[in-house]
Amino acid sequence: MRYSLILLLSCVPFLSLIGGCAVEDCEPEADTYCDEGVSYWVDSCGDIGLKKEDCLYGCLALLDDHSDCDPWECRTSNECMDLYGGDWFCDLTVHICKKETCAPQCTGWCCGADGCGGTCPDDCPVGWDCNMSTCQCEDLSGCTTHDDCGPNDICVNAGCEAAYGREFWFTVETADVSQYDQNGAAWDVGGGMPDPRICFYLNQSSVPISPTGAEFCTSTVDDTFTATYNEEFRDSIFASDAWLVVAFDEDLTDWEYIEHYEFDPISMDLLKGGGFVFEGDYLTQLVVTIDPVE
Ligand SMILES: [Ca+2]
Ligand SMILES: [Ca+2]
Repeated sequence: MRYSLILLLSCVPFLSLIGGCAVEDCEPEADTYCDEGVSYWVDSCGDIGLKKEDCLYGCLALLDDHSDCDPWECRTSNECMDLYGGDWFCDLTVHICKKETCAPQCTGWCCGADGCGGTCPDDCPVGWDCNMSTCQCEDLSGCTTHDDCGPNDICVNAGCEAAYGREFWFTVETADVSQYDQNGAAWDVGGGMPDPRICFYLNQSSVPISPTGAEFCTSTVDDTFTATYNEEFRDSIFASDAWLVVAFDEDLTDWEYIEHYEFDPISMDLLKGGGFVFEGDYLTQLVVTIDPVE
């Protein structure tokens, strides 16, 4: 009897260790566990039990606070700051915490500050270079002729530029004058030869009768049908300007009209062609080159 009693007394704690007593100590449904979109009950002893529910939006098992069928890591940026630090925010499109990243402001720029403490990358196309003073991509590599550029551009120093609005050199090379004037008579009294001068005007309402008001005039070459000048001037050419070129015969007291030619405006064809050769009835030939000022 003594032994059996001892056995019985010692058996109670022993049984409790291996049987019902241990089960009763674990509190069921103490926690949840999430795995592949399903949450399970977990008892206080850490054992995974029955399925609690299917998580419609999945669940974030990595985050203890939201392991129970909560698809959202965050609802406000404050939650993310608490979790990770001050430079985190809640991306409300996916409800996930993300680290603040500065968006570089580099659209249209190939150098210079990007607004985020860095510099904008040189992402100019192949064959283009980044102009470090303007931070604009420029086709510095390419053109050798004006035709290499776009319809409104010309080639200057191997780069394409807008033609209108910039300066050009006008060079008057030669002018040829007919033997007789509009009346079939000699240009000067006594059968004298003309003394031609070429003048350039801007935006005239009528053909000028003298060099007054001209942008530029050549010198006068005395007594010749074939004047050679090789005289140049520089001026800006705009698409909105009309140019008038007038040839005069310089007489003793006034200017005798020979012939004129109008450009309204000086065309892109002419600029790309580098000038013009005018051939008229009395100004039988006028050769003018027009080249961009570099
Ligand atoms: Ca005359
Ligand atoms: Ca003369």
